[in-house]
Amino acid sequence: MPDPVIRLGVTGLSRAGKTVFITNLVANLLERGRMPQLSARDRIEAVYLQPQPDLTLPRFAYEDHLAAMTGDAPHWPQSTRAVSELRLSFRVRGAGFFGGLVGPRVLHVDIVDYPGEWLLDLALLDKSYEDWAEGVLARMAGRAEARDFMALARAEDGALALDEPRAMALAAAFTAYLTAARAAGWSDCTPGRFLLPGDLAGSPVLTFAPLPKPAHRPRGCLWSEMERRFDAYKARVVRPFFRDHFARIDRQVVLVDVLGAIHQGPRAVEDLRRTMAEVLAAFRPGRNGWLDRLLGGHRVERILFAATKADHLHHHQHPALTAITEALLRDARSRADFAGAQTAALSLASLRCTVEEDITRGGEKLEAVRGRLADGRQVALYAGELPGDPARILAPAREGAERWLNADFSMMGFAPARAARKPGEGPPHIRLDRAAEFLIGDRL
Ligand SMILES: Nc1nc2c(ncn2[C@@H]2O[C@H](COP(=O)(O)OP(=O)(O)OP(=O)(O)O)[C@@H](O)[C@H]2O)c(=O)[nH]1
Ligand SMILES: [Mg+2]
Repeated sequence: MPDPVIRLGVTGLSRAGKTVFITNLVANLLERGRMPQLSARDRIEAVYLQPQPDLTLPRFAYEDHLAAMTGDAPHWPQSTRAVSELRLSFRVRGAGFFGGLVGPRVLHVDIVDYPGEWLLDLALLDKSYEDWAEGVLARMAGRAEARDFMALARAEDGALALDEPRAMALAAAFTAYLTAARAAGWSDCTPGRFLLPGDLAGSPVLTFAPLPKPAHRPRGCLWSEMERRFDAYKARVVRPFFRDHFARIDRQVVLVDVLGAIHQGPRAVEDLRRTMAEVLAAFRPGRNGWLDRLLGGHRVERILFAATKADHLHHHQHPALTAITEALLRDARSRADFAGAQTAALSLASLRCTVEEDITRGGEKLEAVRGRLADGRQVALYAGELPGDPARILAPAREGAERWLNADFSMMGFAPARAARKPGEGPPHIRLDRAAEFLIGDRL
């Protein structure tokens, strides 16, 4: 019998912290000195990297990423531009009296990394061109980044015959909007390949844009051609991506930069909430025939919802961050519970860059953190007081408030710390051991 395999899905929008999570999880599983919550720790005889099963995918550049974060001049890895894969294997002694008798078992964990932009496309699986275009046009209407595209789109008549240069101009203007929207902190930037086309750049599947539906749609008109390309994008780009990398995952971790969104303001929080709900809906069993045929009854058994970058906060505030994360992802979580998956939520830092420190500001003692910025300066940060009741964050977000009332939340671009590591220890983290225990601990 082949050795058992767990496919671990790492789900997160761009900059959520996937690459940093995978690298530091693997580093801390290879060297387990900082993993006390991993219950099988004492029974693990060896952990090693293996050739991955899929020979056509690039290997996840684990060593390069780790060297970047833990070298002499520690820095973050680059934003991911393509899919890559890694296989981590465990040799474990069985638990209990009989466990010692049967000899060690082997378990493989397969992990895939990919650009977060592409994840957004899962939200398209359920949508027709008409629905997508309507939603996108309604949301972008109020955004400054959309002005040029909106002017171009308004001057267009979708009922006229397709004119390829005009279609290309629309797609280019829409891509410019998406790029600006992402830079401004909006999450809902579909289609993801417009931002990061890979080898599809310039192809007709990427030459469309949202247009209002004209009353009459003669054969070959612009609108109908855009619809055809949108459908092709779903069938030829999004479905294969989902099929190859997400369909058969056994365990899933959903990484969310909740602090980053709170820092951006209420509208970014609401945008993140809606986008994650749409993306995670793609994993809902029984959703559509295509997916059910593909899954053939396969189910995600465990899902961990994790707020990343928790090292921006003193640990006293971590429960509040976790509560906000749970509330933000409530729909996805109840759906997963209903489908029989076990779920949990926590706040973590894949690579801890700060130490806790009390500071005094205006005569008040604040529980802050201290870390190093990219330019080498040491700074103390008090991120703000997260409310214990998540509704105080989520309600203004839903109501479309422009800014937080009486509150300010800050983030900082901390750089990885230069840390001396003892033998047998991985890089410093917060709760990666709990995350690992929930995700794979029961199978070790
Ligand atoms: N302080 C702190 N910052 C973090 C941590 N994890 C990630 N970050 C920050 O978040 C950024 C993005 O992390 P990545 O792991 O590259 O994000 P990603 O999800 O792989 O993003 P894409 O590759 O663009 O999809 C990093 O460059 C860091 O600035 C953490 O544990 N602590
Ligand atoms: Mg990445």
